[in-house]
This record gives sequence, structure tokens and C-alpha cells, in this order.
Amino acid sequence: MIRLYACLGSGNCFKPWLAMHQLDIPFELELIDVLKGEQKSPDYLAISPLGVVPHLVTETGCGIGESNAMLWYLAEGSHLMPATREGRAEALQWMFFEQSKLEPFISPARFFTTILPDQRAAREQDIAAWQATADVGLSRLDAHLDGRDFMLHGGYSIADIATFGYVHVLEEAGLAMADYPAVGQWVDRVAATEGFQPLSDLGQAKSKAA
Ligand SMILES: N[C@@H](CCC(=O)N[C@@H](CS)C(=O)NCC(=O)O)C(=O)O
Repeated sequence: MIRLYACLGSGNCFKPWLAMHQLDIPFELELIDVLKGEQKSPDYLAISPLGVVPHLVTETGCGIGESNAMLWYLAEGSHLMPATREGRAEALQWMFFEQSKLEPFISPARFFTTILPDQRAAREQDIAAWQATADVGLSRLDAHLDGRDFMLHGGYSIADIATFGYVHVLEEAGLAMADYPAVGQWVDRVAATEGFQPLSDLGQAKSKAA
């Protein structure tokens, strides 16, 4: 059975977890406490050389790091993988965009705003810079989603799951969803897709049966 190593509350860990729910793929979940540094323990580094979560181990024992690589692996041959060559390239474009223009800024702003709020005061300047850079990416995303149901014309796909991971919790990073109206409507559409499970449910169960 597939095994997913993840921590609570992480948008990156949420992505493969949600995809496995929506694709009805059974898996076991192992929680890693990154606040305690468990991701740097020798035991975990032997499993995940990148020393971060998420990490996914396939049924044949192959380890996959990077949440968007996991989405690619999980979605192959399914309705979540775009059907055309162009669609797959477009999906990759938005998945790289998510990792370069959104996640690196929304995630730390959220971390020091919501997850470790006692450190917020010391990081005010960093948070403001992360928010300003995230706003540039979110504005581009908002323009892209204006008049579209999902990231790609072909319908709901792994490009949506990748982008949703951190964008749907942007308010926890001190940003305002009202500033990105097309993004807000898309978030509601993604949350209404079949088999959707909220991030708050990650970790409630230690496995998912078929
Ligand atoms: N680009 C990676 C990011 C992985 C990442 O930075 N994970 C965070 C949790 S969301 C982590 O493990 N942080 C602890 C650390 O860097 O030591 C992905 O998409 O999977």
C-alpha cells in the first residue's frame, strides 16, 4: 500500500492526500512533527533524503519527494491528468508557477502569522515582503481564473490541486481573498468537486481503505 509521510496543516502535504481521496487510492498516513524537527531525524532521512514532508512511498517501495511530483505520479491514467500533450504541459506550467510564485511566499507568511503566531512580531518585515510578492502571483492567478471554471480548459485536474494547496488558505497568511475574486470563486468550485476533503481533516484517519 502507498505510504504518505505528512505533517498536520501543510498545504503541500494536503495535495497528495486530497488526490488520493479523490482518486480513491488506498494509503497509509504517517505523521511527522516538523515543529519537533522529526523530518531531520536519521530514521526519517533514511526514508526521505530531502528531509521534508510530504514524502510518498509507492507500493513498490519507490520514494517520491515534492508534492507536485506526487500529484503527477498519482494522477497518471486518471481523470485528474490532462488528456492532451498540450494540457499536460500547461498543467506543469501552473504547477511550477505554484512552486515558484505562490507557495514560497504564502507558506512562510502563513507559518509565522497563524502556525507560530508568537514569532509574528519578530518577523513583521519578512511577512510584509512575502505578502507583497505573493500578491503579484495571486494577481496573475486571478487574471488567469477570470472567466474559467478551473485552471485548465479540460476541467478539474492536478493543476487545480497543486494551486489550491496554499491558495485556499491565503487568509491565514494575512492576505484577503476579497482582493482576488476569481480565485475566491474557484476555491469554492474546487471545494465542491467529488470526493473533496478539507485540509482540517488531514491526520484524522491514519489510513484510507479502497
Ligand atoms: N517543494 C516541497 C516543499 C516541502 C516543504 O518545504 N515542506 C515543509 C512542510 S510544508 C517542511 O517539511 N518543512 C520542514 C523543513 O524544511 O525542515 C513540496 O512541494 O513538497
